[in-house]
Amino acid sequence: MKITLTTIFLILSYISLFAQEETYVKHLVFPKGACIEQKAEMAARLVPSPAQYAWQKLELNAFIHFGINTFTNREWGDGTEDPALFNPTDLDARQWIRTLKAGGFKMVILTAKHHDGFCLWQTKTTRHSVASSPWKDGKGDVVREVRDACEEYGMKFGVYLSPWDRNAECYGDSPAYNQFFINQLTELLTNYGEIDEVWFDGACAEGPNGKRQVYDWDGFQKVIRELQPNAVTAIMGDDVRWVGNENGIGRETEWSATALTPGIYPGAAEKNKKIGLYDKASDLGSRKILERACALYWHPSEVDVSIRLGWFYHQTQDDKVKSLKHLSDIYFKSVGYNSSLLLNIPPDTRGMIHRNDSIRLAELNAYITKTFSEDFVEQDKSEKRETDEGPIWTTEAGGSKEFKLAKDSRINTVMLQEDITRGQRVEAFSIDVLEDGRWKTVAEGTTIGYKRLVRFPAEETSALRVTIKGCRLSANISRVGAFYAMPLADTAVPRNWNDIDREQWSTKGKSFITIDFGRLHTLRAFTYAPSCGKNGIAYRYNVESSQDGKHWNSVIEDGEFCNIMHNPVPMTVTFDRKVAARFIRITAVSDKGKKVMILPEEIGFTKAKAKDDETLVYPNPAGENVARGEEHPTVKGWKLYTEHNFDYASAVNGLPKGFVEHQGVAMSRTARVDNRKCSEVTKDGILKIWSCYEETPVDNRFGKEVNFSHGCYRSAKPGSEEEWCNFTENMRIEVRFRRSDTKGFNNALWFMGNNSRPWPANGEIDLLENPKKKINQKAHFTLHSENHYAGVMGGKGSVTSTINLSDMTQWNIYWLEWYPDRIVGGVNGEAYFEHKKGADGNLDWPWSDPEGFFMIISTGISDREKAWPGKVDPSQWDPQDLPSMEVDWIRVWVNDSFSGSPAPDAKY
Ligand code: FUL
Repeated sequence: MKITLTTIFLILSYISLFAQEETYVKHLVFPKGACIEQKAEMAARLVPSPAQYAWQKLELNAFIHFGINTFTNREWGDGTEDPALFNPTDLDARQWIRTLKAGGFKMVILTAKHHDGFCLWQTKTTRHSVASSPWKDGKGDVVREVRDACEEYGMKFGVYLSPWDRNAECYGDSPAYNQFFINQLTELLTNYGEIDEVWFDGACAEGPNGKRQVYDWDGFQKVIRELQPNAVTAIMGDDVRWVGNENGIGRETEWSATALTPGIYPGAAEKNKKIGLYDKASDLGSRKILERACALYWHPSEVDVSIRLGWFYHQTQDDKVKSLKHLSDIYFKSVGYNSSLLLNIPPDTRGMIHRNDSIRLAELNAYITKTFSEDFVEQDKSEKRETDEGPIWTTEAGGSKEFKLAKDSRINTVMLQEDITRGQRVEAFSIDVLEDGRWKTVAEGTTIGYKRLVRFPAEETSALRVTIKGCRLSANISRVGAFYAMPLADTAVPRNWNDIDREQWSTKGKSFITIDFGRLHTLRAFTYAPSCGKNGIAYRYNVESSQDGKHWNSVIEDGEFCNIMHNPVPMTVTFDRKVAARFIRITAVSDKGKKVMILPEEIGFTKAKAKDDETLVYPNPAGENVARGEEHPTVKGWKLYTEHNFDYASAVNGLPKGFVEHQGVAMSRTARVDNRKCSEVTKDGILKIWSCYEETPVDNRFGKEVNFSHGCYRSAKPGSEEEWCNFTENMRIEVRFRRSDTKGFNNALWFMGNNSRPWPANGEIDLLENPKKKINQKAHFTLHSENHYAGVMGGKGSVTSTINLSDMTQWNIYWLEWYPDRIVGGVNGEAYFEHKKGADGNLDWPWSDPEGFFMIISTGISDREKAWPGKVDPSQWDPQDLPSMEVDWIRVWVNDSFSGSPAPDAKY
């Protein structure tokens, strides 16, 4: 054997190192020219700092994302949010910590400030904080409440403080912002007792034209070390490393001794690039990496993942809490892969952990506790030793040890632990079980580290053998355990984020997507589920809608999929209004500003849901799912002719298309009709019209001064540019309507003939009005005609028929069926009047007006006690909620005898 000088040097240095039991805490630099053996031996002596070791033993920590995003329903805020939005109704930090304690968590990390810059504590650095919110009159302090609750329940506490701040004015003015950040940090680390982990997020997506902030990482570290010497610093820190994804999946080969220079160190990016390493690389510390490395860091991994799809609470995800199977897999792939698990549980807008999450946490804890409470390895049970008590077994590479198992052991999980206070050393291992007197290998692996959970198909066996096939120096095994983890079925609710069958779509576009659904749909939200293929991931986007493929409305301008690059889960974006569209166009760019073509399979749409008692008429809530020409889902014989959805985007200056202001002296006796002042189409697609009191009387346009204004519409005339629908026989007209209970306020839905003969010569059909001196919960129907302007059914009076309703302030569907020989009307599923041609001697056929009828939606006002419906009393009105009536939609159906013009475009 040829002994070279280098070999002698190596042997000597090996002996001297070993003799001195020398360790390197947290960081070591390889001597220049060191060979791989020498490097591996040094690597074996790299150990965690006491703070890192204490942290590692926690294993299971909870993240709490809570802040302004909770109230805006977003994942990333842009910093322009009004602090007034922050208003949890029942914030109960003790409930959070109690729930997390019961879930087995050891530490809680709270987002004291997320990227939007909104601070959850009483800070002197900015007004963008809880102090400017209505919550507890601006005197609340979430950080304090969480801290106190942690104290009470014996939970460790950490803070997340986002360096990226989209609100701070000084952001981008590097020295000024660094000082601002240090001030924030100082407040948090001084006023809230012991802080165990400080989490600085690495995210920043300012984009090409954004502000560029050069952070003073070194300065931040100094503040932490000085104020909280026992705290570990995570992500943009050097104690705890981001695992590299937000899916909850660690590496099978996970070295805590890594060659990756922590991102906060000067020149980190260049150094890492030089040796081909980056934070998501699958191997950060094997011999192959050591060969290229100049230095090593004890920098263990933390797996951060949310129990829901998003980091913040979104009501729509209440039924999408990860399943027990999914969470237990995450546990095995984090804690069981030499990492710690940081599981996020976002409190809701009440400021409470939602029941669905707490139930799941309790299940997870029960599952983990049950699985690991019965260790089938015999000596472990009798010894009852803690992992810190040193190794139970020290071995060179190649060494094996057998472990006797309890009688009738059925196992599918082995737990291995190294005594990492002596370094992480195992590079390869295998596990055998005894089967019919022979050893059978059931699992093989690479690293162990602080903890490795190895799963394999269940085995009934009496003994287990662990072999350390490769290691650096000698391996120090502190624990070998054998368990049975009950297999779990996945109960996750399948993700359904597309209501419109893709088969019916046609799409086109090379650099952006245009979808044609083939018919009109009313949409509430869309979902983007990046397939992460070569198309890239969309980050900023625009959504436009169209009903004819020619005229486009912007639905979302410059939207942002927030954190999608790191957490590419389906992102559901709710429109701020109902969108009636046949065509949708989406243009998108990546976070680097490159065009991204979204694919049809990556996108889905959620249709607007029919509301509450629509089921009274449509057992399978309906209309919005019915296309023009299709049968009524409940009432046989009618096909959809046209519908008015009061689409916010199509409204002009807030006024609905297809309708015009209805002025008339009768309408204006007490109030001036002023739709611009007293009506709007809301973002929810509802036509709202109301009344208001005028301090200074206004001209009613008919020469009289009046004290009120109100809204009043009629459908536009046939043949006019605004025409939407002309009402004639062989139609069924449905109106979804509600109103406030206000004395003196007569809400009405009615029809009048288009020819302009003086009233009542041209007829009138009142589908709904309130002709009583008191407001009641009755719908009234009246028919007027030239010779029968009294009622048709009840004889001579005005009111012809009424029906008791349970509550007219709730949505009800009022309808009229109009045949050549009769009219029938009703509310919801019930008809309550019918009038036949010729009955009661009424031979006028107002409804047979050859020019058809128009519809009127009016809020009449009465200022006389004796008139209907009593006298208004504006002093009783809530200025924030003036008396109003609302129409959600109008649907018109026709029967086979209908011979009118083809259905008008349902434009609105
Ligand atoms: C990311 C952030 O951008 C997310 O919003 C979240 O806070 C996650 C834990 O870290 O980088």
